[in-house]
Amino acid sequence: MKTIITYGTFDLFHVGHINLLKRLSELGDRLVVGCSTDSFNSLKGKTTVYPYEQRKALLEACRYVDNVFPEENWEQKRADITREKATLFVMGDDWAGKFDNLSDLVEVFYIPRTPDISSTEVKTYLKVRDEEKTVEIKNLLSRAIELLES
Ligand code: C2G
Repeated sequence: MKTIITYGTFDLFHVGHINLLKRLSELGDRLVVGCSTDSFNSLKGKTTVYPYEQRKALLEACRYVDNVFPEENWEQKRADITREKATLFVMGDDWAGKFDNLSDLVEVFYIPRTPDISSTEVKTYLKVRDEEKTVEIKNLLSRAIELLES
């Protein structure tokens, strides 16, 4: 039983996450995911739209994922690898090199991220679109007031 382990926040679950999880699932028999808890994300300086329970539920609903456990700190990876009997530790290459210290315990490697999609980009897109909509509504309102006053 070849187990792959990976970690992440997986906020606003998107195709970049799916591509990664699909590729990881093809590397072995079992894929386990450490999902960052809300408190660990504050430690990482990250705010999320979806709380941990929803991000966990989305991962558990993903056909490529066999088990999801909470990632609560930076130090737990060794214990997780041992508990899950993982033989591969894989992350997207935005983390390249950051976890090489685990290579005495498990094979560590990094795979290319999916370009042009990230939770941050989704949040930015929605913010810009909302701002554009607000301007449009303000313009329509001032136009309506002008017409009423004339
Ligand atoms: N990812 C990807 N392509 C994207 C976006 C993300 O391949 N377009 C990958 C990342 O490289 C990472 C995983 O999806 O391997 C999860 O990404 P995040 O949710 O952003 O994870 P992060 O907040 O970086 O947390 O201890 C490790 C941390 O918990 C990782």
